[in-house]
Amino acid sequence: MRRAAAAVLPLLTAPALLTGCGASGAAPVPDGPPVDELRIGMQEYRYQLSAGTLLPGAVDVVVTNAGSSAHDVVLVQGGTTLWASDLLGPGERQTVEVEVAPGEPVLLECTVGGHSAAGMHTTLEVAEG
Ligand SMILES: [Cu+2]
Repeated sequence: MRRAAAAVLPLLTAPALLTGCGASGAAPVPDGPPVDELRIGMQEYRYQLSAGTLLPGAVDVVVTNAGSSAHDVVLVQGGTTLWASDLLGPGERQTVEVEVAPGEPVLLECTVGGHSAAGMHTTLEVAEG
């Protein structure tokens, strides 16, 4: 299982590096109050988020593929995968309720080859409990 552990590390370090150097290429994350309902739009090659900060606890997530090729999204918090969506084709949608811990960012990434590197990754903040 060494491979799995190695794969998680870049997820944890990349957002910090991006923030430090101005996040060029990353999709803008909306300002605003923490929410318990999040909509994620997927396009080539970025996530469009309805909010940038989540409330801790149960969060309803709706993921819609608004692009023209297949995408997915994996939500990781503190090295733990909260949810991995199905691979969604254009126009497809999936909903889920995830349990979010307070105060720790949630990382989003597309697992389709090359998509994360092309920009399909971002970070959600989570409010303190
Ligand atoms: Cu993708």
